[in-house]
Amino acid sequence: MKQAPKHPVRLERQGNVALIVIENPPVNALGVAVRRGIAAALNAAVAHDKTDAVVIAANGRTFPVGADIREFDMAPQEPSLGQLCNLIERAQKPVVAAIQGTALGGGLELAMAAHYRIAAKSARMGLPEIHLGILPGAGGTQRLPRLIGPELALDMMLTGNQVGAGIAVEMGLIDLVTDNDLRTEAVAYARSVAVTRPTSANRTHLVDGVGYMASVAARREQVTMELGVNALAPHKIVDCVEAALLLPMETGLEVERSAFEDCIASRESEGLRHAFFAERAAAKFPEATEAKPAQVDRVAIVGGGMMGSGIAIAALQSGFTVTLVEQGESGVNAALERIGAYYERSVAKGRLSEAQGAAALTHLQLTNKLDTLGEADLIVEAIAEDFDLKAQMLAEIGALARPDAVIATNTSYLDLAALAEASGRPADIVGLHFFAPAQVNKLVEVGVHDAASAQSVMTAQGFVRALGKTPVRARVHAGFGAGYIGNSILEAYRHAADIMLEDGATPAQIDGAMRSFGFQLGPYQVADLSGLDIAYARRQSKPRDPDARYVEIADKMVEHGWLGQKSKRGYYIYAEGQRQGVPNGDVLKLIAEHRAQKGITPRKFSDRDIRDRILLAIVNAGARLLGEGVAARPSDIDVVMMLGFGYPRSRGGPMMDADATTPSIIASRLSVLEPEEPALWGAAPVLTMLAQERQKFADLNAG
Ligand code: 3H9
Repeated sequence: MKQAPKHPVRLERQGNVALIVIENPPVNALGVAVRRGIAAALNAAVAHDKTDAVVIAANGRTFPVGADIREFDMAPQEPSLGQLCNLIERAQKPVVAAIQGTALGGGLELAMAAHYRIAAKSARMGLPEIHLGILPGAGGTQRLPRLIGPELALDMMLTGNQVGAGIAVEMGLIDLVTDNDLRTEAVAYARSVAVTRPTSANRTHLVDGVGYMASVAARREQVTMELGVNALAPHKIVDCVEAALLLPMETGLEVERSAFEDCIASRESEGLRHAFFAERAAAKFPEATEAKPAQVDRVAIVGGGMMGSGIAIAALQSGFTVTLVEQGESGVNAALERIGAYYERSVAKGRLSEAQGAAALTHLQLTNKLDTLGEADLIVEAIAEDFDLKAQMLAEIGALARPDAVIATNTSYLDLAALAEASGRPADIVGLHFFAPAQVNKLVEVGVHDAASAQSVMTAQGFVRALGKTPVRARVHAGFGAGYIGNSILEAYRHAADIMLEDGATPAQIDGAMRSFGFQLGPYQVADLSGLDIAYARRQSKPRDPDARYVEIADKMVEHGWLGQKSKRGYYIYAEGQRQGVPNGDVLKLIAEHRAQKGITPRKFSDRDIRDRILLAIVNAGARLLGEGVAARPSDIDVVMMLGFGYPRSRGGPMMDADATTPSIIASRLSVLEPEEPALWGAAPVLTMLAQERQKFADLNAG
């Protein structure tokens, strides 16, 4: 953990204005040293008889982005952020907050406690606490409705969305926007309010509370409809705004304090905070000690199918110049149509203006000429998932690419080391495994094989970050072709589900159980969505594990031509234009016949059994990947499962869930199931070790 600077707050003077400057890189989080520094500086500034007004400003790229989230699990230390905000609000001399970058969470609360706010034109403001399962707990739920009215305040706090300075001034959230030097303007503004405006009268205007009760009630109902009755933080936010409307400030702050404490203690917030840090930890690669990401401006993508086009769009959205290479004129035209259609949809939905859509396309070159690859800094191969085709293509790319270019393959389960070897320049090859739809999904697994250079790995990592995505490193050894972290775990998940299907459960029951756990879709809905033929081809291309039970149901479905949504028939039947299906009776018949052929007497599984078995399979597969060194940290597995497979974020991922159950209980549950299917349920050595040592997966996260 980084140590905060010893003196993260300085007090300066500019004539009759005292300037409190916060400097706590990288994001000026309001940890205890900063809070103490601000409180001391403010007391000194106000006590000084030459001070007529005070400015609170921050050095670096941003105004404080909030409380220091790492402190939430520690014993509270005074002054709390709430106490500090009260101190600022009650100061006897006018206090002006000077906002640049992003004033978020507690940072914005601090600014709201000041008597005036001035912001740089590019500044943005928001209260994103809801994404951490908490609420603004330093007076934000009480001050924001008083400043901008309860409806806009609820919008900001329930979505966590940011507003730009231009809108913030219209809303009444800030007093002034400036295009000039922020510090100079803030001091001048402080001087002007010191002379012309009283310190306390204008700080908040009270709203007509009772008049808003109907709209608060409607919002409460909306939260219940959209998120359910158990979504703690959203409901508590509505409660706090109601308190702001009905109660005096002091009492409202007490309501907020108690609501904040309930939220911070919730499992949901624990999961969301874990997710926040897990994503940032995943992006830290050991190669960073040896190399820095090289500059990437020009990206080439070979293969313009769904995946290649999605990667191209993601790169265009992040400002890269993109060359997309396809085969022949028809391939080029199909890719152009796909990408063009995406931009048309985005414009139609108002996500982009027509000008923005057109501008993005000017940075795209579509061609069928591979020799254009010589211009690219980074090349992503995204052709069909076939070893021979990919090996041949990578050899061609290897011959054409600049010597300093990095070459990535988007393979999801082929042997990366062997593909790297085939390219003729293995040190330059890495895996970049995007998840569909690549223009949306935030996860990219970076496949690292033994011969990859630190430089290629870091350049690939930097590229993924520049796309605004989360890179997760997957270390793969020669011969490892099981699909990095995500698809390896998916295989175990599917295997556990298929065994239950064969033994007595239905697809709809298994899907329903997993949805009620918090997944958006169950495994058979996902199978229908991605196409049963894809998984079939993968199964056919791999040798079967002679020790594992093989469930033939999906193979039989493919032989009937039931491929999922693409053929309108899979585990579910889909009406024209519908993504929601109804259970396919023919599949239920096929399963019954299949069981009879294998002599299986169906048995009952409760929803609880289904969830428990699937979670055990996921955790055990994760533990295996840790043992094999494929995943570096348990929290990396959490990130892959949350971002790539929709594991509920509020649970913090499967390895965090396993810690909540405790590894020793997981290991003993596995030992009960082991005789049924040793290949699946035999406990991974890492899990056994943790159980014996009474440790948790979190103990393996450091580093
Ligand atoms: C709050 O304020 C509660 C109050 O209402 C009530 C209190 C009583 N704390 O994301 P990045 C670290 S809740 C500690 O990679 P970017 C981050 O871990 C808070 N650390 O950069 C990383 O560290 P490392 C409400 C924090 O440019 C480094 O800073 N605020 C915090 O892509 C760089 O971060 C939020 O929820 C923090 N608050 O994005 C805002 N924030 O280098 C949370 C960041 O060791 N933060 N770090 O890995 C963000 O959304 C993004 O970090 C931000 C910058 C947009 C600011």
